[in-house]
Formats: sequence, C-alpha cells, structure tokens
Amino acid sequence: MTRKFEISPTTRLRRSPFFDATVREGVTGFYPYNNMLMPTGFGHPEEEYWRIINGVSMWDVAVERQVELNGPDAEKLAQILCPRNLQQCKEGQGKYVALCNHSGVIINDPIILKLSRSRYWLSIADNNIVLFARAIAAERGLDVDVFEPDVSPLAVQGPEAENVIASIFGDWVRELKYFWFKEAEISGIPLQVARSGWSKQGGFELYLMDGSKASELWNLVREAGKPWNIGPGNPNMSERIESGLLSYGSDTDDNTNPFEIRMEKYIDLDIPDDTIGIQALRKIASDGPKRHQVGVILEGSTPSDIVAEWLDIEQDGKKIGSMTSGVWSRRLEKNIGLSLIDINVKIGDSAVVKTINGECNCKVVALPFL
Ligand code: THG
Repeated sequence: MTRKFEISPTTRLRRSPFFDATVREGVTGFYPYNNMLMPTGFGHPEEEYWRIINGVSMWDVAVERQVELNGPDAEKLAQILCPRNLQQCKEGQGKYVALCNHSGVIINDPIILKLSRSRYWLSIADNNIVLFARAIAAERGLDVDVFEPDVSPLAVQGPEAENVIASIFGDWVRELKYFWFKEAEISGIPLQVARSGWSKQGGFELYLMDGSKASELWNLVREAGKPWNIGPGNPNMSERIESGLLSYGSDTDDNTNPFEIRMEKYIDLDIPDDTIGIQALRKIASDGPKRHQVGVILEGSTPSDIVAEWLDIEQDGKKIGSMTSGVWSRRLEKNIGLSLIDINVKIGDSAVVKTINGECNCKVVALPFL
C-alpha cells in the first residue's frame, strides 16, 4: 500500500538558519532531529555519496545544537556531566564524550568544546540535554547558566575540504588538529572553525554564531568550493555505516551503555564520584558488558531499501540481537549493517537477519567496514 502524507505546519519543528539555502539547492527530504528539520538529501544519492568520498560536500548540520554552560561553575558542571577526564582539555579543544544517566545508560554522544574555563558547548546529538543539564546544575547548586545559544554548524566534508577551508580562512587551518577549533571572522560573519565532522573522509565544521548570516555563509563556502566542485549533501548513511560511526538514537536504545558501543576509550573510571553515572559505569565495566556492537554483511548483491526499524538477528532460530541500521554500501557492493548483539557471538560467525523481505544470511564482522 502506498501512503501519501506530509508534515503538517508546526512551530515545534524549527527551521535551520540554512533552511532557505538548502531549499534553493533542491533539498528533497528532511527528518526531525532536536526538534528541527534536518536535510536528508538533494535528489542525487549516487553523486552525493561519491562527492564525500572523492571530493567535497557541504552540509546543513544546524540540528547539532549547542548546549552552552556559562558561568563560574561551567567547568565543574562539564565534569559532572561527562564521564571522561576533562582536566587535560585545553581552551580551543574539543573531546568526544558519552553522556550517561545515573544508570550508566548513554543519553547523548556530544563533542564538548572548551571555549574558556567558564564557557563550554556540548555539541549534541538528538536528545534534549538542556533540560537534563539545567536540572543537574540546579540540584547541585551550581553557579552556571545552561542554554541554547544562536550557533549552527555547517559541515564541509571530504578529501578536498581542507583546500576549500584554507582558501577561505588561510593556511593556518591546515595545522588545526582533530576536534580543535579557533574563532574566526569572514566578511563580518562570526564563527568557530573546527576540524571535525560526522564522516571519516576528513573535514571541518564552521560553527556559525549569527543565524541571520546563514545564507551569506552558505553562498561564500559554495563559491569558494567551486574549483573543487563542491556540492550540497548531508550526513551520509552509507559512508557513516561503512566508517562505523555511531548514530545515537538509531544504534542505541534506552538500555545501551558506552561499553557496548565501542566507547570505552572515551570513559575514565577514575574521575571523582560526583560525575553522573560513574558508579554505574564502574560496575558495568567490572561485570563486563552483555552486548557488543559489530558489523554484519548480508548475503546477496542487490541494494535493499533502508529500513527504519531494528531487525532481529538470529542464530539457530534464537534471537541474538538486532541490526540497528543498514544500508547499501557502494564501495563494498553489499548490504551492510551495524548491530548490537550478544557478547558471546563472535566475529566471523554466521547469523540470519530477519529482513522485511524474509530471512537473509549474514556474516558478523569487526568495525569499521572500511
Ligand atoms: N559534529 C558536531 N556535533 C555533533 C556531531 C558532529 N554532535 C552529534 C554527533 N555528531 C556526535 N557524534 C559523533 C560521533 C563520532 C564522531 C563525531 C561525532 C567522530 N568520531 C571519530 C571516531 O569515532 O573514529 C573520532 C573520535 C575520537 O577519536 O575522539 O568523529 O558530527 N559538531
């Protein structure tokens, strides 16, 4: 049965400041993320994919909202929220963190950016962290404001991204280390230039600090990128699964802890006891996780549709876990997926994925695929 429906007008689904620019580029789809509309394609999936792998692509990722911690106790609140030692984090540096609740369940996987000792941004995935951080700050009696500032990231990703960004800002950007950032201004547009982004093809993110200048920034990058054939894109499902990048909320459920999803290297168990979830995380670490995140390669070479639900994975007719996201890999020419499965199921094992078209044999593999 084909159904036809549209998203009804609502102020709940906020528009990105880059919305008009993406409409002019011919955006063909959106999904909601942090109560905003997130572009999901521009009508040329094949071209959009190879542009990220071989060239340079620009993405409206304003949905990666910032949660600003601002005030004398900002540093203290940051460490209470993040189960990773932030002592070594310098001004101008970002770190990838697994925000957890009191049970050690992951509730977001932001990059935390230290602007100064009294000012941090949590660059968040899809879950309301303002609400959480504000409640914690109040309960702990901290002197810090928690709010969403007017900041919207524009990602420039792909092997040619560095050339494009250097042509705009100068060669200093080539020295920027991964997750480090620096304040800059171009044509009166205030922003932070960061080396980061949700792909493994290299790139930068421009954190626009004035939403009214979004079209201006979009056009400037579009123009500067012409010699490298820049074009519009979005966080690419295929590339990110091939690269084994986690999508919080897609690959996690309300029970997932960081040890199950390859985030143990971002957890420091010896930080002070007042960090949210640290006691639970210590226990999970000593008991050992029950599930682990691995890849699956499905049999057959026909691209299958993206399925927006978890699919059961079985061995000998018994459920061992779920495929949490799946996609056609253009480089492997196979359907591949990320999965969360029983810790006793090993790399190299065979299993069966219960797809919407029936059972499909698969091989369990280590991540990343590429
Ligand atoms: N950019 C910004 N904010 C974000 C994202 C982003 N917030 C939400 C979401 N994406 C956060 N998730 C990730 C997940 C992985 C990475 C970045 C953001 C990433 N990981 C590398 C890896 O897993 O290999 C490196 C991590 C490391 O070594 O520290 O890059 O994209 N602004």
